Amino acid sequence: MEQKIRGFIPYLPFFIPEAKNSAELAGEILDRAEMALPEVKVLAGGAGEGYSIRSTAGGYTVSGGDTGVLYGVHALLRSLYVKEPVREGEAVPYYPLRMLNHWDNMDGSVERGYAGLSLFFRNDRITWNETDMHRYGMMLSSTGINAVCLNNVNVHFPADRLITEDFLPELKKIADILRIYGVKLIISIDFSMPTRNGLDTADPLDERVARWWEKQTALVYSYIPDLAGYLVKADSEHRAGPYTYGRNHAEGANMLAKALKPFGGKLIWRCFVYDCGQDWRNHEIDRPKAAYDNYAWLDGQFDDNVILQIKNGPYDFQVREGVSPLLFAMPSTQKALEVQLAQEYTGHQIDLFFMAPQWQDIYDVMPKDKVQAICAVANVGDSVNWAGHDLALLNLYAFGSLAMTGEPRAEETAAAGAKLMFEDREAAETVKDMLLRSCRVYEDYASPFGLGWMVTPGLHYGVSCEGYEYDVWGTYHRANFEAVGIERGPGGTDMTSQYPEPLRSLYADIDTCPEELLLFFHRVRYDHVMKDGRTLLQRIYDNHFRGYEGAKELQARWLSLEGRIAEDVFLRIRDKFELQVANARRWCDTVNTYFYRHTGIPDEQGRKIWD
Ligand code: GCV
Repeated sequence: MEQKIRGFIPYLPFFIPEAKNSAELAGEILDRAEMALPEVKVLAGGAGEGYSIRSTAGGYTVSGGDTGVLYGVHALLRSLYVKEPVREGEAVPYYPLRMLNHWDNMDGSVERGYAGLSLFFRNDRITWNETDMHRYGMMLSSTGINAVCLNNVNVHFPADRLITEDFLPELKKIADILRIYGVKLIISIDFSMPTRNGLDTADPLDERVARWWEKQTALVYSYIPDLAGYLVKADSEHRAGPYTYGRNHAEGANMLAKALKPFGGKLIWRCFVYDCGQDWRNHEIDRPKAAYDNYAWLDGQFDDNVILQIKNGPYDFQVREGVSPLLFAMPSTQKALEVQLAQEYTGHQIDLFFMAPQWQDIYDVMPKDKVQAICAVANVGDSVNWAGHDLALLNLYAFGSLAMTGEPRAEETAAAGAKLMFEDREAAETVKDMLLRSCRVYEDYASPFGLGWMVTPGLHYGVSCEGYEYDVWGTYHRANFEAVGIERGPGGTDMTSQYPEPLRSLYADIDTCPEELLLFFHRVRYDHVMKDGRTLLQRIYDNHFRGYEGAKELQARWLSLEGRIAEDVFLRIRDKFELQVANARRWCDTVNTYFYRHTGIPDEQGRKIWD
């Protein structure tokens, strides 16, 4: 098997540590680091995740809790490696729960995975490479992630049996490894599981069901005493849930939370609940309203170990959406923000898309204290560069930084990540700029003004203007000859009323709605005059041409790095850019000709569609 890249921990070789816990590991890392080091003293004690770094006469002291010193040592080594001033002082992770969700299936495939096969499963068994598992734990700890769910939220057989004796002995081995890195396991469970184990129902209010989960959960904790908890996708995309039994989601979640409570476990309950079979004739249903409608009224009814996990966008991880209004609601309920590192709608780890600027947009609207935990859908697999695209690995790094600080810090993480991956300073500077531009470039050619969904149905890579208009999983923009988009203001579905003021009024009025979200919130005529005097239609044309030019510029910048960076990395990314530029061209031509043919209004600049 090919040796994977070191990624954002260039200072450490791959190794299986002798250390038995995080504090010992912090010391071992210092011994094994492949760089000249001053004297570094580690003072560990207690279970905490906070740390402090102080300079001493001959070097540095890193002190803190057992996991804290591990984070501290990584932070110190990062600074020393890139030869930048060490940030002294105390640091405490902002979110206590910093999760990754893998969507890995036990056959080895990964739902929405663009980085090879699963790191944990193959042929319906738990299967892993020991060195890679340690390295993965090291990556997680270096960026501060402290909980990871290995199996898909769509729990397919036999993953529903991960909580049984069939798999727990093997799962325990992974838990034992990741614990050294300060990482706890989470397990995705299937709500209907009792019905395949002797019961005729999974009704959460049926005592027999509650007893079944209690017993099963006690078994799980006998193997993995520090399991962080269960993750549940219920009543979503054809999965069973409380609604199947006429119960609400607080009743369903609390039943499971009670089974976890004696062991200190959390019940992480996803709010991605909507009607995935919306009839195209039905204009009443509005998918982005669904999460709020399903949950907001239940505030205060969830047990204290329940965390509601809410996608950043109320649709589904589109390039640009309004921030989910549910994130602002439910003040008496614990909430986790869910973002997606796996580039399902953002280029499949073929097209470059650095996410921190997107998170910045979210956090500019949704202050960090609105949520108590954070989660990302993982983007890694068994590919040589972990993430399918060497630079996509920096999304994992940036997510860890967001989870630790509560701030997206786009510039800082792009710069730091690029320096860690590329020793050559000029190359690192170029990569930093490329990262920061990349998501705007992608947005220009793939998603005009928050419209979204013009992707190939099912696959979600590449353009299809009307794919989801005619798909059974319909998600509609209802473009015709004079206008496009769904009206979500008071004159339409009134989704904007789910937001608190001042956002409610801001979004409801077409004149105050931020332009980048115009087609998310409004149905707009093509001749609508935008702030700069151009029409909506002309802006759609212009953005798409600009996106295509942007993709070519990114490619040119990458090609300019030949000879400055390792050849294999250069070639891998060069190949990706060839695909990205072709993809951008196709998006540009397809979307522009689509709107041209609907309107009959040509591009003012007479540019050629279909090169
Ligand atoms: C894991 C979208 C994706 C699905 C995913 C689902 C979810 O619908 O296309 O692949 O399923 O979101 O987040 O549960």
